[in-house]
Amino acid sequence: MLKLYGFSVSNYYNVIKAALLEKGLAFEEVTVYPSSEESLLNRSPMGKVPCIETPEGSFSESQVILDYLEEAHPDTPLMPSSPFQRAKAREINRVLELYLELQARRLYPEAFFGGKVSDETKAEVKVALEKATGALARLTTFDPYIVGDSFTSSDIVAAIHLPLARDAGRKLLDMDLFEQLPGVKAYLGRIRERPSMQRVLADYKTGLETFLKSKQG
Ligand SMILES: N[C@@H](CCC(=O)N[C@@H](CS)C(=O)NCC(=O)O)C(=O)O
Repeated sequence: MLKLYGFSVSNYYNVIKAALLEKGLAFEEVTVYPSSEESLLNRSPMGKVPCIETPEGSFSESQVILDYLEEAHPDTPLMPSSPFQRAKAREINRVLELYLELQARRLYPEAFFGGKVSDETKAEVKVALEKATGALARLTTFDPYIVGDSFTSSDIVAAIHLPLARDAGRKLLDMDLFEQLPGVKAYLGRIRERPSMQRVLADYKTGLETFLKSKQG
């Protein structure tokens, strides 16, 4: 059976968990936090989560895991069927991760975990988020899905990363990313109603309490 390593507050972990649920694959969740422990580095050499254990071995990086799941378990596809639409899905995923989430992540210590982020960082992130949101607005109208006419793993990536990035921007930058993205609110409502997302969001809620306690204690 597949084993998914990570914790339910991690957005990248939750992308994979939702994909596994959407694909109807059996998997076991193993709670692990990012670290430099040998046992984690053996599975995830950068010490990040998520990572996954398959019958042939373990590996990390959420996009790589999504590709593996798609190739190893092509039933219930989570990628568009045409090569062009698949390229568009990957392009959107890159923008969501590299240019939007990785920038918004620089705000998370203060936005969510009681830490402090410098004014310089905030100013840099604001510029970067404006650019990434503008790119997204050119790539999709969110109608009805983020790419093509069926649900894909890009919808999972968007439905998990976008609300976090928006929250961080609203809290620290006095900026609402969604103002540049017409249709995104209704779209996220639809995607987050899916049973896979409902389960991930419920586990996130309970996991957050435990995680915050562990940070304090
Ligand atoms: N590129 C990685 C990013 C994963 C990631 O940043 N995970 C966070 C938890 S949400 C983490 O492990 N952070 C610890 C670290 O960056 O050292 C992926 O797509 O899986």
